[in-house]
Amino acid sequence: MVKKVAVVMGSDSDLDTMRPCISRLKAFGIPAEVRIISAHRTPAAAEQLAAHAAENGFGVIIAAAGKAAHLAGVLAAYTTLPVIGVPIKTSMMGGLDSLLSMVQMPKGIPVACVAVDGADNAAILAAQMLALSDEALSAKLAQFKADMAAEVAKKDEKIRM
Ligand code: RP5
Repeated sequence: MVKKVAVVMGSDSDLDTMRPCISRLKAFGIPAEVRIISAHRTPAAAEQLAAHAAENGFGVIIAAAGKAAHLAGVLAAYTTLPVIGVPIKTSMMGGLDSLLSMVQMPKGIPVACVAVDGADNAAILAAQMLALSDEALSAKLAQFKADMAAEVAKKDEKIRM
């Protein structure tokens, strides 16, 4: 049985950006629990989720946040599970603020950070982590890559002169 992924976001305003992550996990057959938890507004809930994530059947945590995006780092502080950060695009700095807040973690507490608004890649990376101990999921990922390559080859064939 494949482990669950927690998809945590700092605000409901992040939800539309994170929809591709949720649907990609679903497409791979990975059970996901989606939560709105803020490192600043609901820090106790962040601690509660991360500290008990492993015993509650989660294998990976995906954390999306914008601006002073401390959510991924705070969750990583309370768990030994891998945490994947999704920096959310912002109106002020285009998401560079979120990216640096997430990626510049101090030594000892890593966060695996994808691109700004990289929700889909966060799901694929989570699937790759879970696939290390799940052969069926590993086969699904291989098929996903083969399909993607075939799609590109088809476009190449069409445009080639
Ligand atoms: C962050 O601040 C959230 O993750 C969101 O990206 C951003 C704005 O949040 P709201 O003010 O829309 O709730 O904490």
